[in-house]
Amino acid sequence: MALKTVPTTAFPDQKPGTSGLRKKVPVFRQPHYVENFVQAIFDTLPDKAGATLVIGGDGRFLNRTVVQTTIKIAAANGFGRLLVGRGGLLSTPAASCVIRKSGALGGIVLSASHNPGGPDGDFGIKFNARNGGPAPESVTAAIFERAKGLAEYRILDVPDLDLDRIGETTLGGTVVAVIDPVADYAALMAELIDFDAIRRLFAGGFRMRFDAMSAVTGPYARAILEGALGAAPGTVVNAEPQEDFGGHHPDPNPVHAKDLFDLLHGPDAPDFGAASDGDGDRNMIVAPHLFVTPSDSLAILAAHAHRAPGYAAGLAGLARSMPTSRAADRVARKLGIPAYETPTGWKFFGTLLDAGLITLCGEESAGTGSNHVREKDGLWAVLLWLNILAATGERADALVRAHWAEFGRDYYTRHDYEEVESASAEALMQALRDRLADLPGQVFSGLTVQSADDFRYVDPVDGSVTERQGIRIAFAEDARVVYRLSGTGTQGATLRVYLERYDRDRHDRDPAEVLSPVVAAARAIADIAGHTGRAEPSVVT
Ligand code: VG1
Ligand code: CO
Repeated sequence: MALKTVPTTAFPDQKPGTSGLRKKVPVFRQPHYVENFVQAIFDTLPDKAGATLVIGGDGRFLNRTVVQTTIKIAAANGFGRLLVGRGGLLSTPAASCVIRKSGALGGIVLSASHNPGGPDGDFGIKFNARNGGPAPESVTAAIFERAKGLAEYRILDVPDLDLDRIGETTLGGTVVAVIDPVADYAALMAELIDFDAIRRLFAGGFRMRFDAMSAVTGPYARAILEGALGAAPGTVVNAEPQEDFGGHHPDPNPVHAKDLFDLLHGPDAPDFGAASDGDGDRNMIVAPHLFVTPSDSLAILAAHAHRAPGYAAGLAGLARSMPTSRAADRVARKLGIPAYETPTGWKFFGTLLDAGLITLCGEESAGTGSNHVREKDGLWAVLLWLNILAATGERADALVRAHWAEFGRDYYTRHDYEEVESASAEALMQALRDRLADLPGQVFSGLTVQSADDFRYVDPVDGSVTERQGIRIAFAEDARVVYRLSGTGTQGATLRVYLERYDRDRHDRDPAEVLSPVVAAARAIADIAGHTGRAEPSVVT
């Protein structure tokens, strides 16, 4: 077996962000770029000899090439067994599931999630640890340090493997097993969710549409919804994963999943609509004539989770990322369980889940999940919704309104200013930080600032501290603004402004109208136009 040690020059920019290393495809196509980063990951793993590694991705452009490269580097680094999704495919939650089930040392997950794919699109490489979750900050920092000093990598000089046939091959001392990417995941869903109840729901004429956005969830959704659960053929649309996601932006929100959104708001709306993103960890839920914000979806799932077999014993606790609305906290209070507030990014939920402190968690960015894996899980959220609808016999929109009637409504929106010049974005954040102490008591658009800080997180399990995770401003009128810079963008900076306002009693107002004073205050406080030159955000979700 031709084991080669290849001299290389380190790249200074291989710093993982919110969710792994994400860059434009041409960056990853530079000679040795992928090899260096993968070797840097392996160099941080002391106990890889003979260990199992899971490899797969969302099927975007470069996915197959990088899977082949990763296999050859992993074999050269002494892993004992590689589990590779057929076709190089594994959704992010399925990768997490397979890592946990197989007792692997970890996994390499290839994805740039909801970002566009194709030769000019984005690509990404993420390392997930033994618990199935994204590597914590201490590990990603070590990978970055290693990458900066890398001088060589090891690789097997062998032909590409056939990724499309299930079965095992041997590469030197390493067994490479091509596995069905859906089987383990589907089996886990059948344990957690009442499939019989959902089967009866569909048999009774319940209609839904699931938009897989030409991304990785298609095969999973088809197998489970149309296969195991008996939804009508054609329920899953855009079900074939494509390297460029059909030229679309595989981001499940009202802007990029507009067809689904419009269908659910039209005259022939089915009973339920859902979509997922490039790598299958996000979900969008649309009830007939009612978009469900991800923050509300988390709260509603938490309130009803006990109706599903996997959560019948109740929830240990809940967690949400800091910019996510406080709707979930209200449910936690009613259930008498703790609620945690974490920085943005799924890696921060890992310690809480591992320690058994929480059962469900979620983010405003269309991510919801539970202790069944260590990633957010789009299809799982959809199945839990279906389980709840089947168990209550309620329409989805009625369920949401009943929730608001009990808990009040957290009106919510997010404004993104994309591809802003990095220096201007940094300057905006710094200017905000400099003013934090002066803001309380000041009035903007009729709203009085009550508190202002830069979110600092102390992990309650391991005590690790993460600073500067977003500026949050609370108003006396039960409204809140959060500002932070994206950690997943690949061009310039993206400023995210999260806006919310709570109303106990009035639930049928137009969110844009309710939030307009909060928007005006947010723009004035940060002087967004002055710093960025933008009068309006590029995306509103
Ligand atoms: C975004 C979201 C964050 C999410 C992350 C990864 O990060 O805001 O909530 O965890 O993407 O999701 P940022 O740093 O750009 O705001 V995914 O579906 O891209 O793995
Ligand atoms: Co994703």
